[in-house]
Amino acid sequence: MKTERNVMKIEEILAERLERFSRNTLMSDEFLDFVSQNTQPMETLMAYYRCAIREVQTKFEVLNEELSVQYDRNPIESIKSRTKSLDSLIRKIRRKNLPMALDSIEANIKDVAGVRVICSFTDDIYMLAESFLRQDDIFLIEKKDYIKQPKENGYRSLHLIVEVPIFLKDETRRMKVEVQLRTIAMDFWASLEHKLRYKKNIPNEYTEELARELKACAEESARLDARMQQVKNRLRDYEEPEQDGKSPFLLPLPMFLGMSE
Ligand code: 0O2
Repeated sequence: MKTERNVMKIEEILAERLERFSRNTLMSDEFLDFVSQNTQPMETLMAYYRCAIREVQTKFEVLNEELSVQYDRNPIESIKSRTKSLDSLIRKIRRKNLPMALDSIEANIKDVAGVRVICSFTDDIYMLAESFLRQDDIFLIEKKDYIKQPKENGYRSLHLIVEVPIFLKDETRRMKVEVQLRTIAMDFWASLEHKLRYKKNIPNEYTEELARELKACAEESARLDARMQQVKNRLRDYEEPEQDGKSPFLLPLPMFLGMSE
């Protein structure tokens, strides 16, 4: 009993030291110098990332609009976007042992700009990814399919790292954006897991149990996704036939409005 308490005490001391160490490292002279010398260029770079996010987000909105007219349903439930927080960015620079420099960030950190596309069905994820990647101003850099090969903890999503051009006053720049495509169930799971990961006061003895429980939840929600997909596939058999497979966007207006054959 006493030994157990001593072990817990040591673990608490170590956790506190680790926290202090990482806080000190993040606020190191190197980092403070970097911030003071690069405030303006950093703001400019982040503005470029925000522009790239808009380009990508618009592309998915257009696809959703087109498909909603074509199939009378929206494949996309919602789109969220973010630029990486400074804190998370610096942690990643440290983890990857990269130099604290803007060109290094741009070249090596691929998820400074992130767009998350939430769908109801798994098939829609692959259909949207395919249409998006076919666009001739989208350049695929990397693809990670955590749906076909989930992470050990149960995390599922399709990740695409792409480059998209942004058109500035005097130049065109290709910016990297990470697109994460997931179902509502995958997103629900990932948000919960993300929240728990940053909770520091969970007693050690529960951590493993929680990880096991989360993994079981991930498997159950993957089964639910598969069943919902099957129901949707069966409903498709009763859908109205399409107009020769043509997008209504391409039909002449009277035909589009159902006024002529
Ligand atoms: P935040 O807060 O979203 O910025 P790489 O970039 O390839 O060198 P990395 O970062 O491991 O290596 O790439 P990966 O696996 O594609 O993960 C990038 C992002 O995916 C993460 O960003 C999360 O948003 C999400 N992600 C990946 N794995 C998990 C996971 O196990 N659980 C949850 N909830 N999300 C995950 P950040 O930087 O972790 O966070």
